[in-house]
Parts: sequence; C-alpha cells; structure tokens
Amino acid sequence: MKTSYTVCGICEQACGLKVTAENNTVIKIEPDKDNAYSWRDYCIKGAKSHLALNHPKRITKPMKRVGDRYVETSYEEAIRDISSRLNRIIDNHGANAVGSYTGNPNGFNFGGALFFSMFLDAIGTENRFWVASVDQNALHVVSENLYGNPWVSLQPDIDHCDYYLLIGTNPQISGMCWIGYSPDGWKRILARKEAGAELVVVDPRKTECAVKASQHIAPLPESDWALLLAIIKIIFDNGWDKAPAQYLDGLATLKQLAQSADLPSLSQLCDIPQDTIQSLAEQFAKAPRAMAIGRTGVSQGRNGVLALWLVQALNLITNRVEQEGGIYYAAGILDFLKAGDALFPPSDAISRLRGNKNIAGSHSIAELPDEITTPGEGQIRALIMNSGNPVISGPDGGKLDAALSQLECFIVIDHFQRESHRHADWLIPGDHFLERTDINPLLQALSPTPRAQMSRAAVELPNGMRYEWEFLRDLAIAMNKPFVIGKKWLNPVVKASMKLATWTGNKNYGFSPLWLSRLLIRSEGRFKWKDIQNAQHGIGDLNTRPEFGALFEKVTTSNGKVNIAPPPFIELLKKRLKENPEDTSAYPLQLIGRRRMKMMNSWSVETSMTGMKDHEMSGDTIEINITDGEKLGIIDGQTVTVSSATNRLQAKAKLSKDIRSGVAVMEHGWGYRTFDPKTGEGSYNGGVNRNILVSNTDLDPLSRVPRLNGTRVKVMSVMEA
Ligand SMILES: Nc1nc2c(c(=O)[nH]1)N[C@H]1C(S)=C(S)[C@@H](COP(=O)(O)OP(=O)(O)OC[C@H]3O[C@@H](n4cnc5c(=O)[nH]c(N)nc54)[C@H](O)[C@@H]3O)O[C@H]1N2
Ligand SMILES: Nc1nc2c(c(=O)[nH]1)N[C@H]1C(S)=C(S)[C@@H](COP(=O)(O)OP(=O)(O)OC[C@H]3O[C@@H](n4cnc5c(=O)[nH]c(N)nc54)[C@H](O)[C@@H]3O)O[C@H]1N2
Ligand code: SF4
Ligand SMILES: [Mo]
Repeated sequence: MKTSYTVCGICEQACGLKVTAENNTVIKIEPDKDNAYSWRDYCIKGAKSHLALNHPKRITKPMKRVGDRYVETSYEEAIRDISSRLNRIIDNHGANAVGSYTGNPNGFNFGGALFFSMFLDAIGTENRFWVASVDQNALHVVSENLYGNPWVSLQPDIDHCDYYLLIGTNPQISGMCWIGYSPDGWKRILARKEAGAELVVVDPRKTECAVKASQHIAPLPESDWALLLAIIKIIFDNGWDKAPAQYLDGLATLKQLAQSADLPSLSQLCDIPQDTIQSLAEQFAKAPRAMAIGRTGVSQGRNGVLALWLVQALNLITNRVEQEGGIYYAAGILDFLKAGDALFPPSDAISRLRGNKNIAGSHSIAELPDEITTPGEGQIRALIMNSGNPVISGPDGGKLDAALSQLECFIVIDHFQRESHRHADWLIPGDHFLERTDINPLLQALSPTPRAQMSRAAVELPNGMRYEWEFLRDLAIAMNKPFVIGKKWLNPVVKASMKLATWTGNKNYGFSPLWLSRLLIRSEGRFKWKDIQNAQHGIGDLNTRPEFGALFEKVTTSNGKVNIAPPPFIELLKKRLKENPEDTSAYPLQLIGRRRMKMMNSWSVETSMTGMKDHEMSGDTIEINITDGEKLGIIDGQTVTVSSATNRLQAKAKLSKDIRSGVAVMEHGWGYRTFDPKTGEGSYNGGVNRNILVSNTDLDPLSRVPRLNGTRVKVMSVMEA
C-alpha cells in the first residue's frame, strides 16, 4: 500500500488529495484533510479520476492511423514519422503551416504546457489557437487595455467583504475559480452573508447560488453592460464615486459617457426596473467594503469585454481595488506577470484571413476552420491538438470537424480519442495528473494568499509511456529545432543543467519542468524549495491577511496609469448605445449554458459518471420559462426542435420557473463519441451537442469569443418543425 499526497489536476481548484495505491494501481482517492489550503472543494470528479488510468480506451502508446483503424507503435517510429512530416511541411510552406490548439487541461499540467509552448516557439509558428477564445479572452482584453498586461487577474478578498455583486458565475457548482482560485470561496461568502453581508447574484437563471443570495437580479443575456453602465451612471450622478484618481487615466471620459447615457433605455436593454438598478447602485457605492465579480456568464457573449470592463470600472470608481474586502493583485509563490512574460512572451501575430491581432498569444478558435480550408500562404496544413475537444466545446463543431478532415497531418495529444480527434493521423498519449511529480507555480501564483503544493505521482506511467513534455522535447530535437525558452538568457543555464545531470549521473539536475519550477520559485524567494519538498500537505493558510497595493505599481500602460476608458471600448459602447435592438422575430430566445458537478466541460463523463444510466445523465434537455413554453404551445417533456441561424437539433423541453423569460438553457459537452482507437468503435456519451447552434462568425468584436451564452434560437414542437 502506498499513500501519496498530491493535487487534483482537473480544475483550477487544485484540491489536495490523499491517494492510496496498491501494485501501481490507485484504489482510493480521498480529500487530503491536512491540506490547509484547498481540500474542501474536493468533488466526485477528483474522487473517481483514477478510473481514467486503466480505462480500456485510454491511449497509452503512440497510435498511427492505418486506414480507418489505429495501430500502436513505438515512440521512435512516431517521432521519426511526425518530425519528417512536419519538417517537410515547414520547409515547403513555412512555419505557420503548422497550427496548434491548446485545450483547458493543458493549463493544469505545468510540464505539458511549458514544453508545448517551447515546442511551438522552437518551430516558430504564429498559428496558435487556444481555449481562452471560448472562455476568458474578454478578461485578457480588459486587462491588457486597462493595466497594460493581458495576464492581470485580480483576486477577491473573500473574508472581509460586506457586499458581493456576482455577475455570470455559479460557484456552488463551478467553484470560486477563474484565472485564480479562492479555496472554499462560495462557503466563505455564505458565511459572510450569515454574518450580515449582502449577496447579490446577477444571472438569467435562478441558479444554485441565486437561491441562496439576498437578491437575485435576472437580466437578459449579454446585457450586463447596460445594467453596469446604469449603475455607474447613478453613482456618478449622485456623487457617490470615490475613485483613486491619482492612479487613473480616462476617468473624465468614462464619467461623461456614463452621465450622458439614458437610464430608461439602459433599464429596457437589460430588462431590469430602474428602481432596482437605483438601489443596487446606492447599496454598492455605500457598502463599507464591496466587490463586483464577473465571470464566464458574461465573458462568453457578444458583450463580454464591455461587461468585464464595466465590472472593473465599477470597482475602480468606488475604490474597491486594492482595498480590504475588494479585489487585488496577489503575488504568491511567484509574480505571475513576471513569470508569464518570461515563459510565454507577448506576440504580435495577426490572423491571416480575418486580420485579427492575437489575444494573450493566440487566435480565436472561431477562426481555425477557415485557416485550414482556405488556400494561400500561411494556410494551416498540419495541426497539433493538445488536451482539447473544440469540436464539442467550441462553436460550430460541424464546420471545425469538416476542416480537420482536410489536414495533411493531424496530431492529437490526449488520454482518449474523442469527437475532435476522429481525423487524427497520430494519437499521442497524455500523462495523467496522478502520474506526475511536479509543481505548477503558475497556477498556484493565482491564489489570493500565498500557497505552494507539490504533486506527487501516486502511480507510474504505463509501461514505456513518456510524459507529454518528454515527447515534445524529443520531437523538437528530432526536428532539429532550437529548443529555447521565451527569454534567451535561460539557454546557457539549460545547457549547463543538462551537462551537470550527465556528469553527476543525477537526473534531477537535468532540464525538466520540475527543474524549471525550482528555478522560478527560488528566484522569487518567497518559499524555500526544501520547505515545499518537505511539506506533504502543501504550504498555505486561508487565514493569511492579504497584502494590498501591488496592482498600481504593476501597471505597464504607456503612462503607468490604469486606463479606465480605453478608446476601443468607448467606441463599441457608443455603438451599442446607438444601435437598434437585435431582430428577435426569427429567433426569439437566447440560449445560455449551465455546468454540472460531475462533468468538466466535455469530459470526465467516463470517470465521474460511471454506473449512471443514460436517462440520469440527460444532456439533451432544453429548459425554458414556463410562460414562454405555454406561449409556444410546448409541454414539459416533449421533444422540440431548437434552431439557430447556424444549425438545428432536437432536445427534450423542460419548462421551468427558474429561467427568466426570453432565455433557454442547455448544458454543453454532450452528444459526442469516445472511440476505441484499436477497433474504431465509438460510443456516445449521451445527449446532444448544443454548441453546433453557435456561430463562429458572430463574435464579441473585441474578444472574438463566440456567443456560447446568448446565441439566438427558436424552439418549436417537433410536429411544427
Ligand atoms: N456552451 C458552452 N460551451 C463552452 C463553455 C460553456 O460554458 N458553455 N465553457 C467553455 C470553457 S470555460 C472551456 S474551458 C472550454 C473547454 O474546451 P476544451 O479544453 O477544448 O475541451 P474540453 O471539453 O475541456 O476537453 C478537454 C480534453 O482534454 C483531455 N485531457 C484531460 N486531461 C488531460 C491531460 O492531462 N493531458 C492531455 N493531453 N489531455 C487531457 C480530455 O480527455 C479532453 O479530450 O469549453 C468551453 N465551451
Ligand atoms: N463542475 C464543474 N466545475 C467547473 C467546470 C465544469 O465544467 N464543471 N468548468 C471549470 C471552468 S473551465 C471554468 S472556466 C469555470 C467557470 O466558472 P463560472 O464562470 O462560475 O461558470 P458557470 O458556473 O457556468 O456560471 C456562469 C453563469 O452565468 C450565467 N449566465 C449566462 N449568460 C449570462 C449573461 O449574459 N449574464 C449573466 N449575468 N449571467 C449569465 C449562467 O446562467 C451561469 O449560471 O468553472 C470551472 N469549474
Ligand atoms: S475536479 Fe473536484 S477534486 Fe478536482 S480540483 Fe476540481 S473541485 Fe477539486
Ligand atoms: Mo473554462
């Protein structure tokens, strides 16, 4: 029996786990209750995660496509074939002919993420796409414009707040995490509420969180900007603002614009009564300590940037930034901004066809299909898809699937072959967090208070399998590409470390993710490496008092001040204020999403839902408001057709009083196959893929995020359709 204390690698909450293994097989996963920092968010996804390890469909050897089947090969053969194919494409068509897509789980795998980024730097492609374009890009755009760096992410001071304004987030299910993680955050907010704090949840659905709030405000989807602008206007009109003007640029512009806006029109746009907005504004401005937080509910719509900007603006003008009970920049195990710039240097890459500048280093997944199918210089001919399932989790999956089938060379790195991978030429095994010994200093840097926790492998890799980072290292070497790291100065250090490992015969000295995290953590000096190594249960204390004030020193805009009124935001805001409301006649409802505890986006179904019956999973339901349903003549439980300008599907209707009128709700992540690559057999995970309804051209113009929340749809009974 072996007990390992490690960190769950499924979601940002990175819970401490106690893992028991016997004969290199995990038999039990429990929360590590001695882990002071994280374990309270432990959930069934972590508890059953080991079921992926020996899953019959898991990819444990490189697999090569032969006809419509895959055969297992050696790494040597995989690397020989892939390196020569990629080099041929690069030699003939340039580095940009090789594209990449990086999915969400890559962010929880420090070695995998770092070496993938270094590999892409080594081959020199600018055609990089990643999951942030269906998730957090709006925040990157806001941070870049306001603070000068797309990676600025402010953390909430959860325990000292008197007024919480939560917009587009449902932490009871999703956890208090988004480019940062507040351990046990939702329960800590509820404890503050018990002690008298006000809790306002803004969400078109009466969510698990909304029912526990003191107030639930249900605006129309994609209209939060109007609600926020109205609140800001009222605050300025009444002179309740107390912005730290010395740190801000553009305050007068914002004030002028907000004050000139028309309150009745704003109220109509978000469909929230004026007096409700009036009292929200007054309460927020007058609360001793307050915070407004906006998350994916707003970032995944056509006005994500506007909404997240106005969230920040509201916090700034009421002096809630770098203040107790507000939001603040937290440097923990390392300074994320410094480390991020060194490891993932900024890029000026412009997308070939739509001419968009990259956001935080990558283009929007919405642009990928055309980049593959449109001939010309820079056309993507080869793609490496690492830890992603964008045919399901991204917009207009059918279009992406068709494009993927046209690639000359398609390489997938994953645990399983899912729908997005069905055209792959090569399937390369992905390592599992239960097999890793490392530390993810980047993720842990995004903690409100300092924290450090090593992951320790509970089991070894399957026989002969390599870590993802080893595969990428070996591939770069075989391709004869310079394996450098963002900042050139690291090169000699890397070489010296590899020599030292050879001389001493001690592998630990060699260049590896662990080596690099040690270097980063040591250079920062907040934690001693030895202490981290010795701390089985991690280091971190929820009761640490936050340190405030760092943000304003970190601002890297041209004049060092926070730009509270960036011109592109002002321009879009003015446009939205003037434009006619969207035509709702053809598609009267707006589709939004919801998550469930047992699922991580489109995956983990194969582990956390084992033993469940199809009907218990029900990823085929569309929830609509009872009155809307009655008007449409739809009865509870009946099959309906849901159509958008992009596509149509069938789902089961559920009439609900918890959904506001004008809105429909469907979970994402359903309706796809996981294949057994050896036999080619693919079994459905149940339900339908609602993201086929989402257009890949109708985007937030600033973040290029599709309308995963907000797509216009029509729901009809099947007989009518
Ligand atoms: N409608 C709608 N769509 C959404 C969302 C929504 O709220 N509504 N949410 C969006 C959000 S927030 C996100 S983050 C995206 C996610 O979008 P993606 O990241 O593209 O897709 P996932 O569904 O998370 O699939 C992740 C894949 O990674 C694999 N994987 C897991 N662990 C590892 C590992 O350690 N190594 C390797 N190599 N592979 C691994 C899994 O097997 C799976 O195939 O979906 C987005 N899509
Ligand atoms: N169990 C579980 N946990 C997860 C995940 C998972 O898939 N499953 N995914 C993880 C990932 S990758 C992420 S990014 C985080 C996301 O974490 P959150 O950002 O908290 O995401 P959600 O829980 O989807 O909450 C979004 C809420 O926004 C609401 N909403 C939709 N449209 C609008 C709108 O226009 N305005 C407003 N105000 N609200 C709107 C939805 O009804 C929903 O309740 O969760 C993480 N945690
Ligand atoms: S999946 Fe569950 S156990 Fe794993 S980190 Fe997230 S909340 Fe914790
Ligand atoms: Mo996400």
